[in-house]
Amino acid sequence: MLQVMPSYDALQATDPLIYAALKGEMRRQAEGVELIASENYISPAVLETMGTVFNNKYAEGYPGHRYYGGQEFTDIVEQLAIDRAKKLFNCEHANVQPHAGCPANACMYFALLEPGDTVMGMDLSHGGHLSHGHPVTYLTKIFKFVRYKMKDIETGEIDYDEMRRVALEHKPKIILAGFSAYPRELHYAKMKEIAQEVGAYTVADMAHIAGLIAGGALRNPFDDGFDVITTTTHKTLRGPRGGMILCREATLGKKIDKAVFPGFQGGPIMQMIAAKAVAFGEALKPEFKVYAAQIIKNSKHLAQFFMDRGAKLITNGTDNHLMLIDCVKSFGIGGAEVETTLDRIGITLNKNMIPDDTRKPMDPSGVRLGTPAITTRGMKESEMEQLGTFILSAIEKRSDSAALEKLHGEVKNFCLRYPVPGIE
Ligand code: DSN
Repeated sequence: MLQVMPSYDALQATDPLIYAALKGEMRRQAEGVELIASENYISPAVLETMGTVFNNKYAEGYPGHRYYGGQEFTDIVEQLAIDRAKKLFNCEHANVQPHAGCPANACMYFALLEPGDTVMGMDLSHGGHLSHGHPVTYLTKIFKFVRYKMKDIETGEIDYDEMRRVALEHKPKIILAGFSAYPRELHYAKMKEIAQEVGAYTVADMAHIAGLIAGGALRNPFDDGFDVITTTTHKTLRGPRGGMILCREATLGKKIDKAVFPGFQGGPIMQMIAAKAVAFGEALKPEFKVYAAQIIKNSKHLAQFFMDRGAKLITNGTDNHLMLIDCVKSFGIGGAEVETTLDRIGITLNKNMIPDDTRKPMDPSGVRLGTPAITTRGMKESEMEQLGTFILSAIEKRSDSAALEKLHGEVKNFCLRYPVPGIE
């Protein structure tokens, strides 16, 4: 029987329907493979902290400057989260209150821009994120967005000459690095150079790679003079669901703090802030460096495994935790069919547009997969080969229900050898 810490006896007695769904989700996580590049498994300590009585407390304001009384313990946990975040990313200011990544980006825009100002961000179809100015977001009603793209999707190299040309033409106030589906490193120093030429702030949305930067496996944009970093805390950083904004220099801190509260948010979610502090404490430990390095080793190994067997990867490989497979070129089917086929054998990933995709978002040409979660379960290079074999077999036998059922059993047995933290 699957168990989780702490026990859920009270939940079971009070609400059997939610308890049953929780058990089902625990079983799904334990018996399946999580390859969604933005997901991870938090530690038992982070999980425990999220379910604490810090939930009961309103704490508008910041440590030492709150609008309500009774803050002696909320101040301790928020200050610890701030201090650990600053140490982890080597910067002078941290705001740990954003509820998630999109609010963190919205607060950052409101702190640094006036309505009508321009932001330059990565094109969504080349790996950027909705909150970097996709027309479907309300942000585009307030600010203008211009884009940069890859020059060559075979290598993933960004077109920095075009970026400079567009920057000189549109004079953005922010040049935004960051992505949710780009498998290569950005050249932060080049971006900083262009930003200095046009007088723009440099901001990195490192939601996907925060843990890789914290663990020293990827370059920290602050080392190239970036002004601000926004991030989520629950992806490679392996913390609770939430966001954070960091400033290299304390001078920008006041603007950011005012934009978060009272500018955009009300009461901070204190149990999540406490859990962020616990996660940041874990990320400061030496073993987190080993974890971050292994995520990338696993990702490169899995990418090579697929390419050796004829699959077409966007940019022909990866430098980080994720890869994008062109399913049409690799397997002659779209990403949605690959996603549903793999769901049938307990392997979870997501369909994804590829650069300049001619298909639709709900039936795109590619899939995105990543290694942060499976690395947390202790999987290494040899397990990547086993997973790659499961994936390719399922795609090949996708019309054969009996074969998929057999594979599902094999995936389940394989997974149970690698426990999910917090589930026994
Ligand atoms: N949903 C996240 C991702 O999967 O990349 C980004 O917001």
